[in-house]
Amino acid sequence: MKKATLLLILIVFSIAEIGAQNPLIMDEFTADPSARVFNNRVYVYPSHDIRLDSGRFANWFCMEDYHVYSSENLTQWEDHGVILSQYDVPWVDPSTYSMWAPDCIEKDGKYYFYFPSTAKDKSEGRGRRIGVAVADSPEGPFIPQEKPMEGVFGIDPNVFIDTDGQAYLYWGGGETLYMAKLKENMLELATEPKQVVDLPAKFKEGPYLFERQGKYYFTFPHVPETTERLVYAMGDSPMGPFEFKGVIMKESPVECWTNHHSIIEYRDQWYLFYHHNDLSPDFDKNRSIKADSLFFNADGTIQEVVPTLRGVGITPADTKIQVDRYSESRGSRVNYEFVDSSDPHKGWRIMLPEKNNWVRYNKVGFDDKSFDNLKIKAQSSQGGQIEIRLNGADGTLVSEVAISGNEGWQSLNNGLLSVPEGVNDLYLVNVGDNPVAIDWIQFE
Ligand code: FUB
Repeated sequence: MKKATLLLILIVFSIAEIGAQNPLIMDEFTADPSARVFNNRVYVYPSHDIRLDSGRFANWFCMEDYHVYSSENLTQWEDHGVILSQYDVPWVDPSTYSMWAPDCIEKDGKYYFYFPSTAKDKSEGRGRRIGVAVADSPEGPFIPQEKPMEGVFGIDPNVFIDTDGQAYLYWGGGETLYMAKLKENMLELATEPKQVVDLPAKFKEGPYLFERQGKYYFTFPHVPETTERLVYAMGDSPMGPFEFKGVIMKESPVECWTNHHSIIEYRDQWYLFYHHNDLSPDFDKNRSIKADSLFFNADGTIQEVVPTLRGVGITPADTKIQVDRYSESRGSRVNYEFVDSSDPHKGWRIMLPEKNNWVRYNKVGFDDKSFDNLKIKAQSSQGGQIEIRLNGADGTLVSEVAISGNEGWQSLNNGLLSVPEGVNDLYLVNVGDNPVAIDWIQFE
């Protein structure tokens, strides 16, 4: 087989295997997602959390490079690889692993990637600096400027371009958030940094500004007590004044200290991208990006977003459907746990301990493909019985699966009693008398 063909097969395989539900990316730790729509495709520029075994960053935020991910259906994410590394930025001190939350924006066919880090040269002042790298494509390669932006000290850059073409930079610096206009070249400030005022007291970071129907939403993570929640203010101009409105997402249910977000509209639906530490429950500096739908009230205010396992998008029926990322469950002991606690990147499995327990996994796309087999990875020590139904726990029966009594995982193939079409919610119902565990299902 020719090398190029083999490479193509490998790429296609890895695309299909990357992420799908929440979290979006399973094979790396990702945080601070800046989502953008470029060329009718969603690109996400996250931070890339790693963990060092020793040294001063072993138990702290630690990032040395950035990847970019993109998706057309929001369920299959393609990793375009490393787009910028601290070792390639002339002004960055690579001993600091401080390539924190970035942003990227397009202007006149060029892509401007903004990122914070620590400068080697402190003669212009101490504190974090913000740099820019420029590319001709959203996937890079991004070429960094020789020096950080003049007059900008802080973290978490965010850029907004208004309908008149004026660009604005927002960033964080402890308890204060700042803003300034950018010059045409997108590389320098056009105005002095100004504090964003009239926001709640205490720690704030990660500003993100977007516009909808003539209103400007200034959104940011805020620590009212111990952990961050996502909040917002609204105004009539990108430079405010902004009136504080309330909460977009409450503090993390898993006690992740940080949250950091972005908000986009894609194909007539608004989405919130954010992060929690799902794949690292014991160390909240190794985070994972997630997405959920966001809705507005008639007066333009934002409805609170509750984090889900299922996330967004239609899951293709012929991919591994991770039913442990379910939308709803029935049964007080239905739960999910890591398949292999020594390697969380392998994901979770669902536990249906009792008869009539079920989970609903919404929006599975069957298109008009003709499926005739259901693959399922399941386990049941005493032997179990599962039914797969459509759009209700007593909806159309698609397949009956018998799992023989065995401590190990079994990959089972089952015929279909009816062939689904279009987009359906799947119900997995335990109809036997014994506990059953399921890792994933897939139609063929
Ligand atoms: O990722 C490092 C820092 O944690 C970001 O800069 C903050 O916004 C917080 O998410």
